[in-house]
Amino acid sequence: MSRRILLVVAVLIGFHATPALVSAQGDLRPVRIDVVANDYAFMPLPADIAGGLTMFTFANRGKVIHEMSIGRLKDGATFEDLQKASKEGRPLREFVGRSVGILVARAGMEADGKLLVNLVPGQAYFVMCNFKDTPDAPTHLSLGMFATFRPR
Ligand SMILES: [Cu+2]
Repeated sequence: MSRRILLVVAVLIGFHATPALVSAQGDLRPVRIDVVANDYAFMPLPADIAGGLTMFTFANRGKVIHEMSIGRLKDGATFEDLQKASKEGRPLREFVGRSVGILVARAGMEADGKLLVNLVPGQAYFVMCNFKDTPDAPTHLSLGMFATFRPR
C-alpha cells in the first residue's frame, strides 16, 4: 500500500483514535487520544486502542479539579480491587503495577501538558482520578471516575 493510500485510510478511520500516521518525511506520529472528564466520570475512551506510541490529552469539563492518572494493573489484580482500596482509604500500590503518568486540569480547563505513552499490547491499563473535594469526602475514583482499556 502506498503512503498516500495509507494516510487516507488512517484519516477515514476517525478522529479520536487515529492510527499512527506516516508523514511525507516517513517519521511516525503517535496516535492521539483526547480524554475528557466531568464531575465525576470520564467520557468513554475509544473502543479499540492499539499498542504503541500514544499521545494522551486531558480536558476537564467539570466544576472541580481532576487528574487523569494512567497506570497498569499488577498481574492478577482487578480494577475492582483498586476501586475498593480507594473507597476504603487504603494505598493503591498493592494493585498498581506501574504508574505511567498524570495530567491535572482545573475546572473547565485543559491540562497544560500531554502524556506520550508507549502502550504495551495486552496489558490492563486504567485511567482514574483519585482526588477528593475535601479531606473527608470520598475519592473521585470511588464515585466512579475511572476507565479501563487493554491495547491490542
Ligand atoms: Cu476527579
